Amino acid sequence: MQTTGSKLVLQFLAFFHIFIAQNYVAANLNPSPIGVHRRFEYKYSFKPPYLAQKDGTVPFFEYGGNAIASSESVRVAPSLRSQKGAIWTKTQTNFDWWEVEIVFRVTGRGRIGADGLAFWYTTEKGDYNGPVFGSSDRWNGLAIIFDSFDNDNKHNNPYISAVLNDGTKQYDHANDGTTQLLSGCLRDFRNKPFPTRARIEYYNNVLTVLIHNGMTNNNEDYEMCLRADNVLLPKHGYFGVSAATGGLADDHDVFHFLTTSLHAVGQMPQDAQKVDNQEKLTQEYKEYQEKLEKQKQEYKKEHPDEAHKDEEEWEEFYESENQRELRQIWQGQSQIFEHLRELSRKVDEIIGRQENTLSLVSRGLAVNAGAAVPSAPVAGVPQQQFPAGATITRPDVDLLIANQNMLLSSIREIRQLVGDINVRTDSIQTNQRNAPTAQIQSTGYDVQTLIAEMRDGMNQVKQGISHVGQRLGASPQGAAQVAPCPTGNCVGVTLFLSVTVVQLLLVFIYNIFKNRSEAQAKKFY
Ligand SMILES: [Ca+2]
Ligand SMILES: [Ca+2]
Repeated sequence: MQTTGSKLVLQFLAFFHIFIAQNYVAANLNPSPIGVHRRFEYKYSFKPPYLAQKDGTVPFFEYGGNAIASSESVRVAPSLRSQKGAIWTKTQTNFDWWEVEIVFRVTGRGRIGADGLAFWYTTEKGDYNGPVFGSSDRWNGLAIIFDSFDNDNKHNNPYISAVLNDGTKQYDHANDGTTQLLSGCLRDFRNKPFPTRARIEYYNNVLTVLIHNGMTNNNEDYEMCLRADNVLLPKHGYFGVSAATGGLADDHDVFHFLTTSLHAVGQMPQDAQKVDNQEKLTQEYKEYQEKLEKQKQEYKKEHPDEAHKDEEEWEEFYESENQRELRQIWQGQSQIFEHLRELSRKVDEIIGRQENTLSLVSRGLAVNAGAAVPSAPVAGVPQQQFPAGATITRPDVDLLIANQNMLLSSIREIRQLVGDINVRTDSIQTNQRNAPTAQIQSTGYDVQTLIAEMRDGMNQVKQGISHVGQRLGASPQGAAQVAPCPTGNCVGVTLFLSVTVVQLLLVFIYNIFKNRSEAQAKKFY
């Protein structure tokens, strides 16, 4: 029994705890803290339609830098490089506690955007093109920073942070302010189907930031981003929104800036009177709207063309959500188309170059082939090599011409030589024809027969001598037998031999002389 009782107590405690927790969350997410009077502060608010008047001014606000206000939104910084802009309330707040709801969009074609958007509550209005998301550094008050770009490369952006400053600190851009922030949360607020919303509440020194991620159109889908106690902000301040782009760029559009002052029960100043005033003002506003509409209609009737034109102009200037989406799609597609066209142009260029190279190569080969054949017989001329893609230069042409000229002169010389040889052959032939064939033949014949005769003669002489020698050798026995030579008529051996030699010499000399004279005679033909 004891255990069952304690179980029940535990269960009750658990349920009670859950109930308390739920209530706590509800209280935190509830736009109006329990027991708080809320009042819409139109002098610190803007919203469509007629956000900006026709002259471009936003009632009760001042904007500058690259900010542009239209009837539907304030483009605090457009999606161009290095843009800065801001919008500030004209007057300081005259209430202690407040809640500001900002409905905004940060959109860009890039996967990463820059730099971000900031909400300000400061004692002084900031710059319109300052260093901290478009506003001034060393601010005195609160900044809620929607930081798109990850400067410290810790992969923790887009990040939402609350940074307090007493007018002395310089914002730590390099670390995305992480060294200075009061609190923060990681939320991707870029490129959402619906506008993102932030509800910044400052009540009894408690700062709460709720974020609507823009995934739905439900007004109540807020999530807690941060909550900080004991936050002491300056008593009075200016509200502002600023934004900046860098190398990357997003459109930073604010649609609603709605300020509500929060008052504890019984502290609402001049409640009844205010309510009366509000009713009166609402009535006046309605009357004014009706009057304006009436006047518009009248104007249209009076100037149908101009009115039409005017409407068209405004139509051109603004666009619906669908139109914008279509425009973005169209822009993306035209960019793709542009890239494709660029690619095809480059491909064409490459094909052109290739064809050019091919024709050059083939021409080079042809020139090579033409030059190689005739240059072969001309020694020492190297064949021209044309590498692929090379062009034929002037020196190459000159070299070719020189080669050909050399070739021509060589051929001319050869022809001359051949002609000479022809002439000589002709003259020899004529000479042979004119000369008496017998004589020519006789020359050779004569010498040969003469030599033969001389050889015979010499042989006979030798035989005679040897015969004489034999006889002389046999003389001791046969001297008596040989008839003694008659003294007067006998010739001596020595005399006989020397006469013979002289005779032979004379014949030889005569022959040489005869040959020479014949050869000289031939030259004259
Ligand atoms: Ca940053
Ligand atoms: Ca970061």
